[in-house]
Amino acid sequence: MWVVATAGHVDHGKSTLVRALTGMEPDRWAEERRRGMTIDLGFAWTTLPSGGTIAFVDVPGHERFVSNMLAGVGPVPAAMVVVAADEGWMPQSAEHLAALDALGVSYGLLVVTRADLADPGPALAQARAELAATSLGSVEAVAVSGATGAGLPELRAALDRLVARLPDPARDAPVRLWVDRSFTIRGSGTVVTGTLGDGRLAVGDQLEHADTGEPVRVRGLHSLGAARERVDAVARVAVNLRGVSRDRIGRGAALLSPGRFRLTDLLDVRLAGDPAADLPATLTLHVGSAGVPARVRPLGPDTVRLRLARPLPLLIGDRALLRDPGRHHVAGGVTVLDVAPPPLRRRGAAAARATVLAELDGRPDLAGELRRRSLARAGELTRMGVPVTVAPVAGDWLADPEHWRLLGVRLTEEVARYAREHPLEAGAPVEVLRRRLALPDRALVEALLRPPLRLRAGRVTAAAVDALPAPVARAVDRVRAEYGDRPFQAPETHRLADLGLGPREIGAAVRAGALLKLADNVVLLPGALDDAVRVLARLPQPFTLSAARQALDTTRRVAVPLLELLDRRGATRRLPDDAREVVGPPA
Ligand SMILES: Nc1nc2c(ncn2[C@@H]2O[C@H](COP(=O)(O)OP(=O)(O)O)[C@@H](O)[C@H]2O)c(=O)[nH]1
Ligand SMILES: [Mg+2]
Repeated sequence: MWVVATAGHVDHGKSTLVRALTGMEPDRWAEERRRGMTIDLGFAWTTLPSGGTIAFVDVPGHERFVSNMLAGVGPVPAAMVVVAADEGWMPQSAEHLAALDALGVSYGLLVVTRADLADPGPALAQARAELAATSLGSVEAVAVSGATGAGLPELRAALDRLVARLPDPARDAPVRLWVDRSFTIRGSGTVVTGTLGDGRLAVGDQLEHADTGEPVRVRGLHSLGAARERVDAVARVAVNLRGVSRDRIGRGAALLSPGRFRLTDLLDVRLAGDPAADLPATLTLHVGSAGVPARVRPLGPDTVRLRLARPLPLLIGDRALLRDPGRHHVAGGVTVLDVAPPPLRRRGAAAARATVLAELDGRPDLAGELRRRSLARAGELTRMGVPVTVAPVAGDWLADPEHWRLLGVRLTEEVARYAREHPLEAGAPVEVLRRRLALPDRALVEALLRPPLRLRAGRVTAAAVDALPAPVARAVDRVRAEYGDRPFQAPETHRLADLGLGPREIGAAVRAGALLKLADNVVLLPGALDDAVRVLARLPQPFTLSAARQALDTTRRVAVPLLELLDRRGATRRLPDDAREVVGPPA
């Protein structure tokens, strides 16, 4: 199915044309029929000569109902611009065309109707020139009469050629269904309708109500007047919803694939064309079927920040339009550049932001987003409309490569600094490093570790040997060779002296994480704490000092300070009777 919206001045024959093409009545309301005027959106469909189905969203042409018109064309990427032969180009011909242009609609047809009343030539020539200057460009044009039926076969053939050119929808894309109508059906409850531009819907699907985030269940689906189990884009759909009452979901609301969109009330956009220097401070932003008041803050020559009266599920690259409802004119089309822009607090921040925005064009740019954000979650970027094509550095975190490299350098510095500040500790706790580097997740600290940095029991140490003066490194190597298989035997003081490990050397080795100091002249190899906890955990709990000493196969000289250190690290707990129990790994 293809969906095409009408556009054009009031009384130019749009609804008559839709009626003639489809045999259906697009003006649904009694009031519309009584007044002979479209007020709200109308929907009708027919089969084209090719066999394909085309659905029309028929819009009102009267200037009072432009916001209804925008709700209809917002989600529809193709338009049939209708101009009456006997009246020619009129104000809402221009306003509707400006709206299509602002939204970037590039597929369309020009239909000059009421051709039985006047020579269609002049209207056609003028309309064609007007369209040529917009996103529609040069389009096929057909002269018809809704009254006599002349030209309708040619129009049907032209519509076939138009829909054949329309891009295929992304059927695997998440659903963002902008609601254009909602009503209640006795016995079924709330029904909403909309144009499904991408994705697919099935009975039983769970969706999210964009305004409230609440889950809603698809209870039934209709398309083209018939019940369906499943509807693929592009389609007009009526969705019967479970879990939401009609008064809480009206035009301008959206139904979303859960978790796939980001609601935002703050966005940076580029204005199309030559924006007026004196934009009003408040305009209405029309996107999808929504029209939301927006505070406008100019940033660059053609970029502004919008603060919306209510958040919308927007993506980078979305097209929208700003309109001054009081003055009946389209202030301009906008392209969404950023849906999660940084706050502008410091002096000069707005100017700096304008410089950044000058480089953006609304095409999702993963490398650029990472450069600007340094770190971002993959899910967060996809929700902004940026496809993620690089591997995360940790969890679902993505990093700008240069930023990541610098973080690695800073991590090494912070580990060294911590070691200087806390010479008795076996490395810097991961949580401390996370805070010092202002990282949002400990997993990032761990992912940054490169030799000689390494993680032991929640602490980061710089692996010894490289960082140490050669004689000290050699001495540590000897200790490792001699005591590596006896992790709880500490070299005797005279042995340390023989190896050249005096207090200064031991301090350096401890700072480098090559030795673990329990007390003056009592050192073990790093890792002894973890190993000790593993051994002690196998003892019947609680255990005595002597049981620990035996299990660790060591002396009181080592066991006493070792257990005290484990107590301080929260790995063991000393009970009132001096027995201990293992609580967890050392911090
Ligand atoms: N003679 C003639 N009248 C038409 C034609 N198309 C529409 N009309 C009449 O023009 C008036 C407005 O038509 P309508 O379809 O409601 O215009 P819309 O406001 O653009 O939807 C109605 O009275 C129609 O009967 C046409 O091709 N020929
Ligand atoms: Mg009408």
